[in-house]
Amino acid sequence: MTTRKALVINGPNLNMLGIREPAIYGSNTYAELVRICREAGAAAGFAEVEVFQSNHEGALIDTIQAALGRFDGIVINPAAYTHTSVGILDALKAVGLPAVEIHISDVDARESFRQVSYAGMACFARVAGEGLQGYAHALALLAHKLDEKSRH
Ligand code: CA2
Repeated sequence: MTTRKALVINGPNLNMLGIREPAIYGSNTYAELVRICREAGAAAGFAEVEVFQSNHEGALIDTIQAALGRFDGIVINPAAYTHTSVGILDALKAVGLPAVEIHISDVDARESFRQVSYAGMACFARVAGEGLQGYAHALALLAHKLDEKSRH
């Protein structure tokens, strides 16, 4: 019986999913994203998956810090802060939890400014361009990493 807990963190504007820009981000809503994370997390063996969203960099950093000792790993879509925030990178490094970077769109095929990722420098894997199902993939990668860690 697993007691593993995963924290999924989403950055600015992701609460607008399904409301605008369906050509890039699809037509599913943020509530659907939360449902996918809960279901995929349970399927990957997590006892609990908490899903958090904020439009504020400091709130994202506070949430990463508060994960230490409460969660076994993090799946993070820092959204626009991916490309700007050394603060989020530093917070991920500070807690040292295994983390997966996730993007709904294929950031590498978009504007050049989206091809820099600070947060990604503290993540062991990246999922991009798989739509909302990418969150399921990211949670499976995190579970696999935690399995590996528990074997060593
Ligand atoms: O592809 C991703 O997941 C991104 O992290 C999404 C960010 C963007 O800044 C990154 O470069 C790539 C933007 C999230 C905005 O989400 C919206 C959703 C619906 C309507 C408008 C924005």
